[in-house]
Amino acid sequence: MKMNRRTLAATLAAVSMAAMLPGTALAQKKIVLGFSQVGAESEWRTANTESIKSAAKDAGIELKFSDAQQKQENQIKAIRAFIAQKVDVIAFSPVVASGWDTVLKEAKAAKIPVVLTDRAVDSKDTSLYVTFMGSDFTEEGRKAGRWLVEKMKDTKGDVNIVELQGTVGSAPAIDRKKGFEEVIKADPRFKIIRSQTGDFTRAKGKEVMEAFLKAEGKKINVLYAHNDDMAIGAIQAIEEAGLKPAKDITIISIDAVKGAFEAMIAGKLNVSVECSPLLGPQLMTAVKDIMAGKPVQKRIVTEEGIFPMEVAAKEFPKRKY
Ligand code: GZL
Repeated sequence: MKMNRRTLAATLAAVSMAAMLPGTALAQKKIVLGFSQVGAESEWRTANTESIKSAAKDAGIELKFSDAQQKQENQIKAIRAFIAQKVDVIAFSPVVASGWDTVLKEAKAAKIPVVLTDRAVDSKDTSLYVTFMGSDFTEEGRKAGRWLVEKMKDTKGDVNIVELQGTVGSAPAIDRKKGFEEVIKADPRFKIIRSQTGDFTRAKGKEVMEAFLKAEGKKINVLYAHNDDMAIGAIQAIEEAGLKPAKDITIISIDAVKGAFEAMIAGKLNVSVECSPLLGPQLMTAVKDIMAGKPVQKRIVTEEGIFPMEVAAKEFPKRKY
């Protein structure tokens, strides 16, 4: 039966309308994204989770979300579950940099593309993931170091620094330490006299700072914390020791979350280096591009600034996390 032009056009229109109707056999199948999150250890992480969930909703992507409570074995289990559920794409923020090759090879064998967000993995085989989107943590450490060198340029004598490191083995902890030391090593006055992990949490940051104060007391000139949550915990310890945070001890931290702005406005924190958690929209764009067969950059770096306490009050109303 020969369809005339008018009938053909009407038929095509009807079929494409049917494809838009939800629930019909022709309805566009929703992209399913499996996401394994580090945990809920900090204000930064909470903002990151919120960004991912709201961006998935806005993008019409079905999100299967799992919280690993900062345990690598839980992330590996979640990734295996996503593979078994045959999701379209897997994304995750690796709690630590090592130990991912086996499970990433399983995802590759199942032909499920993987996106790294926030933190990197140290796998030599970069074919195991499509892209890594997140901050340059080494540069964040350099920014912290450069701010301190500038602040101390007119002081005489040693600058004794205590360091609260992030989660042991995590990319931010490794790289923020590396970048900071790269800058301060140019001047022998700068000495890191104590360095220990506070696991990115307020509670641990306070506990370790208490130990630093007990061991070194008034010898401490500077605290360098790898994130604001540990710095905020340390501020409590400094006050309980009868010292003035940001005056008796200069405090530098990273993330620039709301709590950091509140501490700077209260005059208790000197500076916070920005590390944006708002990766949700970029992640959903990458997921859609992957599903559409479009090329995706191997490395997507988030642009970030630095906020000294002097600008905190002016900047705070503009902050999005
Ligand atoms: C950095 C992120 C870090 C934050 C911490 O991108 O991985 O983890 O700096 C968070 O606050 O816990």
